[in-house]
Parts: sequence; structure tokens; C-alpha cells
Amino acid sequence: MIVANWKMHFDAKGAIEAGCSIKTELSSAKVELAVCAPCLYLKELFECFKDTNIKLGAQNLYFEDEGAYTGEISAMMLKSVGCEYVIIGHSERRQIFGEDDELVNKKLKSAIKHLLVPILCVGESLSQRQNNETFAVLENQLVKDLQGIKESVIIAYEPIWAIGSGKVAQPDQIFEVHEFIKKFIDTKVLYGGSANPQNALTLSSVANVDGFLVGGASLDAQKFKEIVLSFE
Ligand code: G2H
Repeated sequence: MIVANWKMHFDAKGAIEAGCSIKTELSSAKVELAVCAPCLYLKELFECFKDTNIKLGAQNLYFEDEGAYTGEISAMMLKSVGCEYVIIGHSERRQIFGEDDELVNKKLKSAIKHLLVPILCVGESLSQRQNNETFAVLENQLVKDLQGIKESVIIAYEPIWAIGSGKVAQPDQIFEVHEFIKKFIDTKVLYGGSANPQNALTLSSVANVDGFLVGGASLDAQKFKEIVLSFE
């Protein structure tokens, strides 16, 4: 499975053009595909991806269904515009917006309640890796984030030091972390962090990599296509 995480990119015209290019290039792809776009563009992208295998996703949600939560968007709302997936607990949400594991857990439960498939992001910082804390950090995140959850959740392993930095994790580093995650929870584990057309083939050959969560390289349909083709 390959998931595009557009983050906070594109104006309305650019988003629809990017969506249309992905549809043109990839509507017959054999890999499961999802595009996680800014919420403003979801409805139009739903129309664009209709009748293709490309699924729609969001990048965040708030855990209440509705109410006085100015500026927030709920799982119920995402579901109503055709979303099937939602990224939860991305390190940018944790670091920039101060989201903790308790909040991530509530968001996961809300997604599941509304039949959205959550893509839970976990990963260690550079200093945590250098201090040999990677597995303790991951275990702590998984235990707290998934507390009380038995339903299926996709996990994205995103080492923070590899995100948007051009520094990609090495195949052996990815293998051992994915193995650790899969022992904790039997599910799909995606890799995220500077995945691009140059490294996609090497990374997709790692035995327990079930796909990618792609940020920067998903903004260009040609680059995204090359990454997708590495899995076919
Ligand atoms: C990690 C990833 C997608 P990028 O955040 O979630 O982004 O591929 O730009 O490192």
C-alpha cells in the first residue's frame, strides 16, 4: 500500500491538478493507493477518484463528533465526504501541535468508530536513536496509542530524523523496527521518511515493508508513480 501525505501543500487549483495527474498515471496501479489531502479539497478529490482504485484520506481529525470546537474537523465529517483513511499521530502533529499519546488514542478510537482506517505514525528522534532508545520509544508509543484498541490500524514507521530531510533510514534499520512493530501488532507496516524514486526499489525490497507513506515525493505525480511502480 502506498499513501500520499500532501501535508499543507497546494492551492485549490493545484490540488485538483495534482489529483487528476495521479488519477491519469495510476488509476490502473496494482498497489493499494490512498491520497491524504488537505480537508478543503477532499470533496472535489472524491469526485476525481470516483470509479478508480485510488482512495481518499485525511491527515488529522478531532475526536469529538461535533460541537463547539472551533477550527476542528471530526471523523464523522471526514467520512461524509468520502474519506476512507486518516493519518493520526504524525510527528509533525506531535511536535508542532503538542499532541500526546492520550490524544492520539482518542483520535484513533474516533476514527474506528466512524469506520475510517487509521494510519498511526510512530517513530524516534535522532537523539533517541543515538541513545539506543528507539525500541523503548516505539513500545511506549504503541502501548499508549493503541490502549483499548483491537480493531485494525495501519502503522507507519516514520523515524523523525528521516522526515523531509533527504536522510533515509537504512534497510537493516527499517527491517528491525518493522519486525518489532509486527511482533507488537499483526498489521500492515508502512515506511515513511524521504521515500523517493531513487530509494524506493531498495526500500520496497525490505521483507517486512508493506508500503510507504510518502510526503514530498507525492506532490509530483511522475515521482509518485515511480515509487508506486517499485512495489509492482
Ligand atoms: C514523513 C513523510 C510522509 P517525507 O513525514 O509522512 O514525508 O516523505 O517528505 O519525508
